[in-house]
Amino acid sequence: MRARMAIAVSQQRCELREVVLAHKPSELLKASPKGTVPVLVLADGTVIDQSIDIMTWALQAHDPEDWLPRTEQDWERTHTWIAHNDGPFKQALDRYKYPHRYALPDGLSQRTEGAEFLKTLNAVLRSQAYLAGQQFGMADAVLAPFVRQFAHTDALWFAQQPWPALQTWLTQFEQSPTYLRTMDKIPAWTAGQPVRVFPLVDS
Ligand SMILES: N[C@@H](CCC(=O)N[C@@H](CS)C(=O)NCC(=O)O)C(=O)O
Repeated sequence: MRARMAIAVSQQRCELREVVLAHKPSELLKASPKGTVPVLVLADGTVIDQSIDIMTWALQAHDPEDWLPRTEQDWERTHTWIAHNDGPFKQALDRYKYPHRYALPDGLSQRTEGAEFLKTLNAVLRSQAYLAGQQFGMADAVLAPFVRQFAHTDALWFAQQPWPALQTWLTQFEQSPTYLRTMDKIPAWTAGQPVRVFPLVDS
């Protein structure tokens, strides 16, 4: 999601092959043997197989909404958010969402763990509209899809938490054109099928 959002915002266009993770095409594994998505293959054959690197590549090419952090300090701050999000928070989210996959009776202690991070985000969002500052930026695009998953695991519980700033930020994200245009369900690609172009140009 975050790589797609950055590609759309930066007005890059790419061929998009939607992958079903249970049936990874050999073309994916050939490009990137670690077998995670997203993977971007550039025209010169360079492979970028980390979503943050794809975002950075796209936004460095064109950043009309100023998503990239401006100062070194902003980069550091963004990387700190990302490290916590992609590390401990993602781990807690997976266990909260799918406790049985991890042989847990429930995901409640992981919910408590994740909630600590969300409390921190809420505190930041009380004094500024976005994690990136006064406007939506890379930090918001990176974290919001994960916060969204956490929120929707038990939407009633999330709505009951005393985090109005975070709740408003998430609702705004879910209603944003950038998010909505990356949400379109795309059928899985199989070898030999025509390739889709992303983002689709509005006719
Ligand atoms: N750090 C990587 C993580 C990528 C990742 O774990 N992607 C998941 C899907 S969102 C995946 O491909 N999992 C592989 C699998 O489930 O087999 C990134 O941000 O690109």
